[in-house]
Amino acid sequence: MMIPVVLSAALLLLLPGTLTQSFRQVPIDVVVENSLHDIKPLTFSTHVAYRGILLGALKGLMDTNANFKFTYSDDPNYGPYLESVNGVAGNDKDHTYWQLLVKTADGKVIRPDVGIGCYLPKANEQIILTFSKW
Ligand code: B12
Repeated sequence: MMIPVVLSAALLLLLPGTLTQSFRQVPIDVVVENSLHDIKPLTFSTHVAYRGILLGALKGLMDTNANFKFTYSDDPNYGPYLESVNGVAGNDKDHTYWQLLVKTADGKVIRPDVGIGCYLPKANEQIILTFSKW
């Protein structure tokens, strides 16, 4: 008889923590850099919804910071493709594009194998948008 009571009490104690985590905003940095021209990188501190997509964080940043803007197109197979950042656009003629890199919390730089519509940033990651050549 006591066991279900104890279990329910434990569940009630755990539940608020679980809910807080699900609604949490996760801090990230967005770094805009240009590997082709000598331009100082810009760093923006922002946040993403817990397990939310990078695209949502970029839209939120653009809505709240006049120094960050971006455009994207919709690829039928792979979703959102990052076309331009702060007025600089990649193009096929020059073989330029905005590469998506991520510096993880432990300092490793990775090149995600998905785009801005699928990548789920984790707490304290640095999202690096770098203008590059392919
Ligand atoms: C060539 C290529 C590129 C070239 C495209 C250059 C060009 N204009 O031709 C470049 C270097 C620009 C590129 C970039 C990226 N790519 Co790419 N790319 C490919 C590759 C090897 C071939 C695509 C192709 O030519 N198909 C043939 C043509 C006829 O079909 P298409 O539909 O017209 O192809 C277009 C799309 O594929 C699009 N495209 C290419 N990559 C990506 C990535 C995303 C997220 C989107 C929305 C569109 C897109 O560009 C092609 C030309 O217009 C594929 C893998 C494969 N074998 O299919 C990966 C692939 C499509 N790319 C991928 C990724 C992850 C990226 C990047 C996000 C990598 C990064 N971390 O920076 C970036 C995109 C960043 C951004 N700005 O949004 C993934 C997508 C997986 C996914 N589910 O999201 C794939 C499947 C490779 C993989 N990892 O398995 N890519």
